[in-house]
Amino acid sequence: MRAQTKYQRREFLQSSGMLGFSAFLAACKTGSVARTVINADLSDDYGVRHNTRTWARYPEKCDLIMLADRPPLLETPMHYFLQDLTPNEAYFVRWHYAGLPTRVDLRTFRVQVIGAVNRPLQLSFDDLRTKCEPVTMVAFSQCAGNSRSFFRPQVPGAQWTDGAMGNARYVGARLKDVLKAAEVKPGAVEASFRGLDVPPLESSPHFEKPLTIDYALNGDSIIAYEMNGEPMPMLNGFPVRLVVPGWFATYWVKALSQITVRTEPLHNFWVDTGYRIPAAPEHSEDPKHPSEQTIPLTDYPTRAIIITPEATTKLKSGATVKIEGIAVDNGAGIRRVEVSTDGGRTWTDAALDRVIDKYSWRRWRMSWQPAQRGRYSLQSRATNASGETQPGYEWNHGGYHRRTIQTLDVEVVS
Ligand SMILES: Nc1nc2c(c(=O)[nH]1)N[C@H]1C(S)=C(S)[C@@H](COP(=O)(O)O)O[C@H]1N2
Ligand SMILES: [Mo]
Repeated sequence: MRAQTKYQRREFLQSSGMLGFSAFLAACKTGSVARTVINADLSDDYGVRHNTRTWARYPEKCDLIMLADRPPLLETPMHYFLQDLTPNEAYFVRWHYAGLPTRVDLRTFRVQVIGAVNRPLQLSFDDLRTKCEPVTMVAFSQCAGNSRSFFRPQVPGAQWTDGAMGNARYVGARLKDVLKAAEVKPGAVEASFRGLDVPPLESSPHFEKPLTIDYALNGDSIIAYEMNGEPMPMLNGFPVRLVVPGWFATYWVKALSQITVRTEPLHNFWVDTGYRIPAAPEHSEDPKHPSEQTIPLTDYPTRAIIITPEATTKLKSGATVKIEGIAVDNGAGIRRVEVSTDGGRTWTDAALDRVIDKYSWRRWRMSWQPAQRGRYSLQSRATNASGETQPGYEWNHGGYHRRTIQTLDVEVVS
């Protein structure tokens, strides 16, 4: 089975190589994306709840965990997070609509800037690369529902474990430079972003997300055309995507094609109903009494995730165990990561790796010698430069914004 999928991957790479930068996906047919599906029993890695995961290989991608196929929801296996940058081919994928772009002609592709501007713009791919000063940044992205499967009680929605995230180096044009070139009119309140993907029905709302005009004009967002030194993979937003560093990936609109400057706030399903969390200070609510006040999700909460060992791994007693992970926040900066190997009774500081970039994750590590056989509860807790740390319990009905201290049960055998 593996041999067969490798062969298909090579075929694909050859054909995409021949067609070069236009990134026509030979394996993609209009309206449906060809992929290979492998079922694998991973009970050792994921425990009872995730004992059967479906693996799939899409164009430009390696084998990823497939949560859904139309539209594709693909999760990155944890071992890819043991390096500073997440490879493009392993980067997670999330689309809301099956009508996602499968080929883009760069000769005709334009990013339009319309609405409350004095100079509406039609920017080609080359305009963005040559007329705007390029900016390079390493930034962490994470789906708002990353780790949703760990909420108790469970919540509906894609049952991601921790792999709906990644860290990549982007090159792009500053959003503020593009908006300034378009001359935003006084009275503008928002800029909203839409991509080439199309809703299934005319009555369904486009996937479109707004930023306040103040944040769009003063924040660090870029319109990225390069990811880890390569063109953006089609499934991650070729040819250009918005990168809103420090904010949840729901704002990182892929295959960006339209920027609308607005004098009235945008209202649609994605703004008014989806991607909202309880307004309460801890953003947590009682499952029996969901809060009436909600606010839109914005930036990332401070959080550490253990990457290795993985849950339910069997470890050898007497051996040194390397505990390694990542920590993220909204860009203020990770200051401390503590690890507990006794279910939160005692905590030890982990060693932080160097800062990669402002909006990047920060990696950390610790060595542990389990004294004897048995089951151990590993936990990790991050604190950022603003003093924000992690709660022991939280819940919200959307299963968003997870920041609970992670608990990972491992077994030490002889
Ligand atoms: N055009 C478009 N952009 C989009 C989406 C989408 O459905 N359409 N989904 C958003 C959500 S919710 C997430 S989590 C990220 C996923 O980005 P990725 O597939 O590159 O990892 O894209 C965001 N940008
Ligand atoms: Mo998402």
